[in-house]
Amino acid sequence: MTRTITHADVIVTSPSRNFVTLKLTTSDGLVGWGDATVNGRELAVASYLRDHLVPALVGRDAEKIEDTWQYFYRGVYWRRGPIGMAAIGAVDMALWDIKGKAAGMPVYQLLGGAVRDKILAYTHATGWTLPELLDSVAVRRAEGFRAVRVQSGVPGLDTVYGVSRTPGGYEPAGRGAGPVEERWDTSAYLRHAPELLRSVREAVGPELTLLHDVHHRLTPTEAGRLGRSLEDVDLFWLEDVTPAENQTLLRAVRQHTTVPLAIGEVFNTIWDAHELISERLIDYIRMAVVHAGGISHLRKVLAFAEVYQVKGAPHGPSDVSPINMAASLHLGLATTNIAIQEHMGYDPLVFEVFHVGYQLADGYLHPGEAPGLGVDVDEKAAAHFPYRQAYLPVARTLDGTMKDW
Ligand code: KDG
Ligand code: MG
Repeated sequence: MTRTITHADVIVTSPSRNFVTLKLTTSDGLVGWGDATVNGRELAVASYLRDHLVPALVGRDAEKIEDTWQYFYRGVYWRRGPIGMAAIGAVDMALWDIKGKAAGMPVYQLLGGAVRDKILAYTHATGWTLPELLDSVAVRRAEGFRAVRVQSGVPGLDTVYGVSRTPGGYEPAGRGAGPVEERWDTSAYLRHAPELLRSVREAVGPELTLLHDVHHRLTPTEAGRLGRSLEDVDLFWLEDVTPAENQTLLRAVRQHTTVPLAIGEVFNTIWDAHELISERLIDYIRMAVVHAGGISHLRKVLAFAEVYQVKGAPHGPSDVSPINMAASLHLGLATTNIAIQEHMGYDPLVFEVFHVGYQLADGYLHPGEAPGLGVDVDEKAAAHFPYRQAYLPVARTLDGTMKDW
């Protein structure tokens, strides 16, 4: 029997924040779900799907996951880039979901079966001041997390991306017609960060896994200096130290420090990371399933990375949907060189739309045993939360010059 795609629908919904979801329906009534969310560019990827991929999807053989991936990647003149790759990623996830449902198996079984019992998760702790940050870490530990990314305010700066001045979570995008502008001062950050991270380590003891994210803000020299000053803090990694598109910058950072380096949440294909991996300029590659063109492509990136003892640590922020999280967990359970999965967590409203089967317990994640990816989308609930314009902030230095993300 040929199982063809009969319908392809794109749903944009905003239960606390925007998500783009692809729904594929097959001739025998199976439904597959894919996440296509690109934070702040949701409508662009929705249009890419609706206007350019959906017409070619309807009527295709739903069983041909790899051929469909190749068709939309290799067959398209304008390849790569976050919008196109997220659209392909959604198609790929939805097709794996369908294949799992047709087989009556969770996707991780189709990927070769479990190589571990569960996946270590890390979450975020933030506080403007050290005591507030330590309170946030304590809350996360009480929730069971064994690994925590720690971020704080910086003396002299009014705002720092991702860190609220008042205790509580943060949303990595503002609301409204355009991005909020923040001011950034690298010197102030570099004066503050080593002492802050050392104080956190002293307060939490040696066992808690600590991570820190620099959001691509440093030059290689600054990053090398920071890394060297943090070597006794025993960080699991220092993330995104330099602007991500220049792979050669990491070479200079490596010459100055042995602090483990992670990068890749803005990458879309192996071509963004092949030098980083083959020259072993990084320890962890952080691409998200959705932004890396889906399970099919990220699986190949990870296989390439395995050869060089580079490990995967997929991006898992609140600004990609639980469908992406589920796909990441199936891939993570079946892939030997996955080290850790980011789990930032979601506003409870998100689960009114996305009904998930994956589990988080005691600081570990598991995708669950439901056939396919194990996520259902309540379309009626989704319709109650229409798209709302929202953007990540932009940063300028103190003299007003635009600063890298
Ligand atoms: O959309 C951007 C966020 O996903 C990103 O800023 C979060 O850096 C992040 C992380 O490590 O989760
Ligand atoms: Mg990050």
